Amino acid sequence: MALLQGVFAQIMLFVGFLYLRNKSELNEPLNSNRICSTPFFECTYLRFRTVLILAIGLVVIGCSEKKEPEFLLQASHLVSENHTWYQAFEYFAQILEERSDGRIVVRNYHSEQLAKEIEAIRLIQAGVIDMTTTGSMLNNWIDIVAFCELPFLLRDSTDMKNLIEGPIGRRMENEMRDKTGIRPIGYFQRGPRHLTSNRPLSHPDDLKGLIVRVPNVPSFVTAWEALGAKPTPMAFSEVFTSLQQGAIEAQENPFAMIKASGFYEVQEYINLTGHVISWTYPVIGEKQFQAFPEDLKEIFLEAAEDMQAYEHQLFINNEKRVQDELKAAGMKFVDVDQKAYGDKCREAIYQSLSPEMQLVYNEIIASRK
Ligand code: CS2
Repeated sequence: MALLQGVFAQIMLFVGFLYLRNKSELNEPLNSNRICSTPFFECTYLRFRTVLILAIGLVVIGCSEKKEPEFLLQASHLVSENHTWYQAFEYFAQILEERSDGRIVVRNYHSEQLAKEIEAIRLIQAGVIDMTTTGSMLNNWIDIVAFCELPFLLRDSTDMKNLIEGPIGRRMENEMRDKTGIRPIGYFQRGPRHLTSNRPLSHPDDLKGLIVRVPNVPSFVTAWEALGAKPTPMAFSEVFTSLQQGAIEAQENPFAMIKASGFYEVQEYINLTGHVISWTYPVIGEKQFQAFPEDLKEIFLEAAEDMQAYEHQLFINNEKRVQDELKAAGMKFVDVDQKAYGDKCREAIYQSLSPEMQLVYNEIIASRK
């Protein structure tokens, strides 16, 4: 609407100027039927018309100028604009702006164009930007979040839901907020992570020396080292080019990520390791959240809840479709010996945890039905 008003205003102004130019340059004779026919009236009439048109234009521009938001939030995303997280944040931005009557505006930036994930966390903490999606990357700050992406721990989405909604999940959220200054405002379920490569890797013995990119998360490095590969931590936005140039040979991510980031163009196989069942958190800086007045806090959290539901629906609709699309794009799906993969690295992962986190690990296993 505002855009239309703006365009209309510009046209009005343009017409006004043209009118003025034409009248003065071509010296067009006035219609004799008009009440003003003397040169004096002609000139006054002309000026009056022009001023009127210009005035209307300015009024419309004035009306169309958007009021400044009270809170302009910058949100950095590692995923591309085709991914459901980004689409969910676009939806969030839209409903939040509507419901807050323009008082909060969210600007989304995809593909790490604003910052890489780890930098985005630091920039949020410094108050330079405001939002992102993150999870186990916060393991560089606090131990407990390792469990939201620990390889070969959770079996399925039921295990995942129990963990998120149980006491350990609550502890994760509290520690994120209180110890890192990053407030989770919901969670997005993810599909299992699988290993992509240019040769089939059905058994961990096939991994010897394989250079595999992992996110900068300690448990990923431990797992892939124990599996015999050479894990290389790298920002997500560098993965495509590094695969293309051969700096790395493999990477691991859920189907949706492989599709949205075009990895099928540079990788031939998806080895169905399913080694991580995980989720991520849409987050805002705690300081930024506390700066909202009470009414906006409520509107913000409600919109966040709706964003989570919206993303979940997108995720469900997407999960099967992207697999078909990846096959259609030429990727070959390889069944792997998942047990051999898990058995080869589980102990190393466990040993890499602090004694306190080993207790949490045991608690998660014991709480399984
Ligand atoms: C992504 C991330 O970088 C990646 O491969 O899949 O979401 C990763 O899982 C996160 O960095 C964890 O916070």
